[in-house]
Amino acid sequence: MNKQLSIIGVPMDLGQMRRGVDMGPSAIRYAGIVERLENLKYTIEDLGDIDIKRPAQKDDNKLDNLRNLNEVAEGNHRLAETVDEVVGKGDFPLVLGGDHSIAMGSLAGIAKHYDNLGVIWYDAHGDLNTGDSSPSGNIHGMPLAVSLGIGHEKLTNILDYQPKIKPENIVIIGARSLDEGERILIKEKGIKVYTMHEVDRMGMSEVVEETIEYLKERTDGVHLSLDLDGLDPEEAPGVGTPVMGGLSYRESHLAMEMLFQSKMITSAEFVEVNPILDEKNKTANMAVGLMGSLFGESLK
Ligand code: Z70
Ligand code: MN
Ligand code: MN
Ligand code: MN
Repeated sequence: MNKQLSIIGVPMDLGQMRRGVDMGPSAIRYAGIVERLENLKYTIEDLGDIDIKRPAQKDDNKLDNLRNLNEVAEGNHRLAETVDEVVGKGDFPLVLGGDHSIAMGSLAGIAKHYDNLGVIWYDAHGDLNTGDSSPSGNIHGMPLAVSLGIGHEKLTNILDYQPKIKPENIVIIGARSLDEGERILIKEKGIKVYTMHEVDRMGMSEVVEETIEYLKERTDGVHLSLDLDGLDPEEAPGVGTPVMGGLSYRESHLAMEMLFQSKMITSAEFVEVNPILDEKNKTANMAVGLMGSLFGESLK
């Protein structure tokens, strides 16, 4: 694994309705991410937080069923430029959210450095909506579609190129809440999805093994986008959109350890930690534990 890490916080909460997720980066830093990774002999540069400008009148700001479109697009543009620089100088970008809309900016900055960037989307949701298909108008339910070049121009064209990724280079793990439009897109584009059904039938070990094999053949880098709501809300309660029946801490740990061993992960983001909805920073601690494993902690 690349031993030079750049940490980028993104205090973004405009992609959804629950306030507090903008404090995710603080909660994760407070849970000790820097020390944890320094112990694994990484050199860490904490670049601080991206500036996210709040809209003057949030409630009226929902043109085309895209809540806070301009502010989300601008914040993601700034994130994309920073991530672009980090990857350009050869560092591993570790992005801390913030709601999942920030994946648009991360992927915009990362994908231009690869011909075939792979993406592992670890999430209860598909985040494959557009303004037309979204039941909520929340942009955090759209970043994967946007990265495929599907959605509003202000989002799909961040850093002036699109699409960022190809559908056959995506693997979704942990899905258990997919809207109608998302299911259609998954079928139409042939996106590989391991829902909770497959995780239960095959076991996480087999799911990750297949994922690694699948991506190894077709990608030249892999971004891990991990939404903490992929985990079960009993274990990770500090998220805005909890969905029952999720992935366990143990399964997720195993997944992170296997991904470390695969040596294929070239960038990562951990999103949707909301300390206001959490119990004693449990979810941020869990995120830090998972990052520990992703970056090589082990008992032997
Ligand atoms: C729903 C929507 C979503 C994250 C919830 C929910 C999307 N599909 N994404 N939490 N991270 O509103 O589009
Ligand atoms: Mn640049
Ligand atoms: Mn998500
Ligand atoms: Mn989610």
